[in-house]
Amino acid sequence: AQSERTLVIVKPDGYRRGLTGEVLRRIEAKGYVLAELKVATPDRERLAKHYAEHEGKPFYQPLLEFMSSGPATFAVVEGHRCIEGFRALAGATDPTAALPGTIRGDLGRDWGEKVQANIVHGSDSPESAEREIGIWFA
Ligand code: YYY
Ligand code: MG
Repeated sequence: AQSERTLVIVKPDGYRRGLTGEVLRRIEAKGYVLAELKVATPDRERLAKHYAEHEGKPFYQPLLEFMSSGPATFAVVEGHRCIEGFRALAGATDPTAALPGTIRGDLGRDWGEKVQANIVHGSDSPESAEREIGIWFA
């Protein structure tokens, strides 16, 4: 079977807290492969494309503000069913509700901000993955 790719971002909160290595460690321990890796501060233009599906939602502006607040780590991760597999590793969007054992459940919490600072992004479908990889690794 052909291998799948997903875009993972260690968001600025994860980067600031020094959790990049821990997140990458969990990805590798699961058996996935790091195909590409870089650190960069996300710009608003590409963030708007990346989060186009959320435009108009109450958390959209705070999300762009938060995501552009500092460096993040971008990774193209490879492996059969890695899209589903990484989202399982990441856990639920709300870090308070995310189950222990997941990245968000083990390492995240609610900080009382408008936006959920939940450490990681993972693409949600093969179409999203290719679209997002195209935005950040053009
Ligand atoms: O795919 P995932 O990151 O788990 O959640 P999305 O529903 O795609 O939302 C993207 C991003 O937006 C989420 O990671 C945090 C933020 N967010 C939020 O702050 N508050 C919400 N109610 C929903 C999403
Ligand atoms: Mg999403």
